[in-house]
Amino acid sequence: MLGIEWLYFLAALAAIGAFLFVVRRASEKRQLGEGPPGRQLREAARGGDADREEEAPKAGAGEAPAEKEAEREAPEGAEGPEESQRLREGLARTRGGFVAKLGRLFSKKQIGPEILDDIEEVLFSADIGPTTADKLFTAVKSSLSRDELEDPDAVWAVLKRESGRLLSFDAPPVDTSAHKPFVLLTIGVNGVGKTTTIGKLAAKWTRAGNEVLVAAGDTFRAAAVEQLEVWAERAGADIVKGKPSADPSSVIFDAIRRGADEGHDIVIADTAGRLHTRAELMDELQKVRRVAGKAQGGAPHETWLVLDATTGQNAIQQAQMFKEAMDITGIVLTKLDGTAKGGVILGICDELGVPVRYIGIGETVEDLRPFDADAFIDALFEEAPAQRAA
Ligand SMILES: Nc1nc2c(ncn2[C@@H]2O[C@H](COP(=O)(O)OP(=O)(O)OP(=O)(O)O)[C@@H](O)[C@H]2O)c(=O)[nH]1
Ligand SMILES: [Mg+2]
Repeated sequence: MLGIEWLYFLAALAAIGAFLFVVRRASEKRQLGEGPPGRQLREAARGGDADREEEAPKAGAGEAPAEKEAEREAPEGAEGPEESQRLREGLARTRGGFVAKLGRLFSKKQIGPEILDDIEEVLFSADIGPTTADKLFTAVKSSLSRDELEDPDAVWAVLKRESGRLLSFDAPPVDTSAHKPFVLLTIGVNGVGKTTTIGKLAAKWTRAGNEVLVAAGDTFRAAAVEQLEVWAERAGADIVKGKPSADPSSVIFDAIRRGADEGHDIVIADTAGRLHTRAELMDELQKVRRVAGKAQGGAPHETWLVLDATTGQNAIQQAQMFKEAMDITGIVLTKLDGTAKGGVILGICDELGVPVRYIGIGETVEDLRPFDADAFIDALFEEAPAQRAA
């Protein structure tokens, strides 16, 4: 009798154990998502919603992104598997643009010499600008034989190599310790992400042990100063503000002087967004540059043009006009996560001859990534046609 009760007891224990095991496995599966983790990326790369554009979410005074950033911060320049995965995810939409269209050309069963016409059409309708499209097309045409043109991997390799060449510069890395304070001026049209980029940079640079001061040089837009203030506070940076409608040059002059007096390592100056077609606003920027030089010889040491990737080829035009007015030393290309038009980076580098310093692939601080041409090209041309077919 006692033996049978024990048997019932053990059987009940086994049943409870089996039940708990099944529940746990189901919950793990839910957390991991359905199917292999790389699948969605590959589907995006094939261009599932390649042409759909989404407006980047507005973050008000930067509160939500700054909160998220605290949770997801990664060390500057870390390039572990997680970081390159983040880059691949950030570029999913861009990969869904002209690269996915090119990939689809090679998914046909029969590839003949007419593939050249198809490649030409995709390149010229891409957001890389006609000059750059022509360079890529000429490289494919001139470096491959008729037979090789029918080999998708050979064409892919040429496109990848030439794109990499367009993005590679001999420019030395930015050395913020070369001056004290090192002065960075940020410029660009309205809403491209200047203030957010400054907030992200201030956070990165303070974490790296620098004393950072930001200059609220956007005295034009209501709430611009408050927005920068929120970022500065969270980054642990100091801020110099002027009165509303004050001359931006005077605010930036004061900031550089204070930076020098108080021993700051880095001063980052914000400016109001402006249309590249407005001559008087370009004159204002030139004045900012001259006045900065009076506050400290050689300042600004870097002038970065912030461009919004979602504007596609318009970003190339903006860049050309800003470059005529200002000595631009670097580009920050933002919002690559929200567009299929990120290929514009090829056109910008090709036509401007100015290196991209950082890219924005989201709103959190680690989504501002130091630009690495090789990693970018690997993430963009992630899958060779042979892998796609597999
Ligand atoms: N998705 C995404 N959004 C971004 C990125 N960079 C900036 N943003 C968002 O773009 C919007 C505009 O950013 P701001 O920093 O205010 O742009 P700004 O150039 O300073 O704008 P003005 O001062 O009005 O000229 C905000 O909602 C930012 O959160 C990025 O890389 N990805
Ligand atoms: Mg701003």
